Amino acid sequence: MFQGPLNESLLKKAQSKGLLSLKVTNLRDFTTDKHKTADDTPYGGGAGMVMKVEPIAKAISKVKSQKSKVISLCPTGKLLTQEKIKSLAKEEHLVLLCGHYEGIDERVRGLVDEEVSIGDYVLTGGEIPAMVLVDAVARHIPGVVKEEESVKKDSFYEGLLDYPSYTKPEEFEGRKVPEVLLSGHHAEIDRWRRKEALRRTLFRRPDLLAGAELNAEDRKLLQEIIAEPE
Ligand code: 58G
Repeated sequence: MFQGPLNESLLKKAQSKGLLSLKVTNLRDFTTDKHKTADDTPYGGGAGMVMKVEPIAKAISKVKSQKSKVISLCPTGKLLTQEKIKSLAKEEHLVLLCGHYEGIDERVRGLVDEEVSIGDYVLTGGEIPAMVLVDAVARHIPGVVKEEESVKKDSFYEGLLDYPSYTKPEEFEGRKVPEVLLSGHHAEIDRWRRKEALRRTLFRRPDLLAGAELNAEDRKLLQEIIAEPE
């Protein structure tokens, strides 16, 4: 599952430049029976299979060191935020545990440092969440994204949604690029972008405004937006 997403484009380049290194470990290699059983039926009965603790313990012991942070991807974890991603980018070594089936033996929790969820939905395994985490974290490693400014200015960076972007042509099916962006007035362009970022956030993600760092100018822009007709 990992070979495609981790070895294409930006992540591929980052690895060949030595900016990060990604290794995949198969839990089945740490099983002892001939069928390589990594799961079993739940004690107390019930539907579904549960991942066994021993193969996970052995695999974690093999790959982790003093400087590792062990993270399990599961729907019961703490929500992965941009803040969390930035702090994970500063870690030396991450070990990402991807569960499968209906869950993992509760005693695995004692082997992990943190539990992380990418959102309030259940997937068939933790692999895709692990790849989401790797991709998001990699962007914050210096040198991975060519234009580091773009990482800084991204949506969420200052707690707001991104402003709208336009490129050529100037008019598409009667829809014109906002005049101000063609004006060359940098101060006005900055003001317009900030206002549109605030507008989007206000209408699409009002929950984010509470946590955003808003200055006096931002408050003025928000007042203008609210006062606009329609
Ligand atoms: C408890 C329950 C522990 C992550 C289920 C482990 C993983 C969604 C996310 C599991 C995931 C997410 C079962 C399959 C975790 C396993 C895995 N689903 N939202 N599924 O980040």
